[in-house]
Amino acid sequence: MRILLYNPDNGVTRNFMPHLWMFLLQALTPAGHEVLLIDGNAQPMDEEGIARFVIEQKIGLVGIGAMTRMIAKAYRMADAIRAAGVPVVMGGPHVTEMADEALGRAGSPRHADAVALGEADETWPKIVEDAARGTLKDIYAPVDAFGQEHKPSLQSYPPIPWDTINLEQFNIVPKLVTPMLRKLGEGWGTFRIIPVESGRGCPYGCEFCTVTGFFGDSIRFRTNESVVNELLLLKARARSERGQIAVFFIDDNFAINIKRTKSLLRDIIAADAQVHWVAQISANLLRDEELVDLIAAAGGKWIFIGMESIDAANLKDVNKGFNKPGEYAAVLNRLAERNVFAITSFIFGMDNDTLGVGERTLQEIRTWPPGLPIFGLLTPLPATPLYKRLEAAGRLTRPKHWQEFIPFAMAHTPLKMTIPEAHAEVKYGWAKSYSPEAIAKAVASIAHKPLGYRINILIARLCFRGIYFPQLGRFAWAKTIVQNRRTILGLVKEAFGARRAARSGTSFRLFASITARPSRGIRVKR
Ligand code: B12
Ligand code: SF4
Repeated sequence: MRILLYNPDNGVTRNFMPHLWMFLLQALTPAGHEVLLIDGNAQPMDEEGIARFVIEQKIGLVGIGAMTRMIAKAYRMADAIRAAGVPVVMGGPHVTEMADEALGRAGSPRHADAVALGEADETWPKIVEDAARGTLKDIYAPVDAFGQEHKPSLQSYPPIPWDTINLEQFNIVPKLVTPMLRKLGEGWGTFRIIPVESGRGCPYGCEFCTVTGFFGDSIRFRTNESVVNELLLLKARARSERGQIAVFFIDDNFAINIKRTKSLLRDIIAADAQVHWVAQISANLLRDEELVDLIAAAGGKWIFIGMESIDAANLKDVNKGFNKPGEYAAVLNRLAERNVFAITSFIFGMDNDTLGVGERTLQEIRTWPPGLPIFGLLTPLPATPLYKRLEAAGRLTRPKHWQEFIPFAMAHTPLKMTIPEAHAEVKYGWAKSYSPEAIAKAVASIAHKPLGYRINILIARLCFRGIYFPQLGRFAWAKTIVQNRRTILGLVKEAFGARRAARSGTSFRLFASITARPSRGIRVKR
């Protein structure tokens, strides 16, 4: 049977990274079936296009995965596929919580023939076999022989064949400049960000988060060996293509068990498996100096930190009191000293937020090393404790907000400001952080660091701008480049100057910090 795995586009950004679930389920598919992957962010498709595709390609089963924000599109695509006579199975965090909605049991039309609840690592092979026999059931739940919920152990994680998978749709380098960039340094002909998981689960239970409910509060890890082997495979592929690969460790809290994270990082270093990587780690865990040393030595470049708010009362309200705003600056400085920077995520529209929260937050951010601040709104995702609290209090203004998804729009009334005021605070945060002046300042603030770090900050800021300000087409990109021409030209000039100096004997490598091995100067215990 030919199977198509499809992830709908998010309607905001182009894909900078493939979705891991597709590659994982592909690797777990029983022998004898062929699996095709389409990520809507990389290969945009409409209902008509996908219906035509499944007929032309003789697809026998389509699997669709989606977060809440893409579910309306996922349902539309599923409807078109089913109308073309091909069965659809849906999985992922939204339908796990809203299975009745997907199966048409909630008074609305049916969108899926079957729903996979929760983690599907162990149910997927069964779904495929049932579909091949034409005996798909409505619901596949991860339960043991006694009907008890069973979370897959990650000890026997399947090797994902990154060396042979076609990753063409995920190359971020524009085709036009590929031949030129291939010749640069260690080669930039391709640049891909690849998702890798080293563990699942987070016990912290922040009120707005799906993770503790979905993956559970028991944490499971892959073996160090299997993670290291995956990195080595990716590294070899990048080298053979004269391209670059960076890894996004998608674990919700990569250092949730510090002892184990340190042991993984030591094994990565020992195996020379360093690639540049990003990981999500909560601020409280970054107090550990040795951990931060190891992060830098093992290739860590960007750490995503869910700071959420600079107001301790807000943090307490959402059960995230373990975040201490007073230590944010120290944490970020500790990282920056090792040339690791942070993506700092904030949520506005929390219950203790008042007018001016955007500016108050920016005042703090301006005292920190440059990073990538991002701003969102408190969003009641289905089945989270937040959703239940707001529903019970009658505060949901759009209880089924996913059915008419609007980016950056609240679905409940905040306590101390209006919905439009909260929206304006988010806009203010983005506009002030990603203006050409702010980008120039961020780059200038690390003028003492090698050129590569400044190029890194510049490119990252230009890309992150697109999360809020539409930057999908060539015209939008050209406009952004023109607006930031001074900063761009300044760095280009410096790069050419340095290149000339290198030719005349001074040792220097363009993109040193991006293409070269991660920091070697830090001493770490093995
Ligand atoms: C990586 C990631 C991202 C990436 C993008 C996705 C990508 N390209 O990988 C980035 C960083 C961009 C991102 C952004 C956002 N994310 Co995000 N993200 C994640 C994260 C950390 C990992 C996803 C992952 O790969 N997991 C590992 C895989 C193996 O798990 P999985 O996807 O759940 O798949 C398993 C099952 O669900 C199931 N399954 C999934 N799909 C399918 C399909 C079929 C057919 C079947 C059978 C089974 C199946 O089988 C898989 C194996 O068991 C998750 C949290 C988490 N740990 O999952 C949050 C998460 C998915 N994100 C979330 C959210 C809310 C967001 C944002 C909206 C945040 C924001 N406020 O801006 C944005 C929106 C992004 C956008 N514009 O589209 C929520 C989604 C909740 C929900 N109900 O939708 C999660 C769960 C985190 C949370 N805090 O609650 N995200
Ligand atoms: S620490 Fe992160 S992953 Fe864990 S519950 Fe809180 S928001 Fe979710």
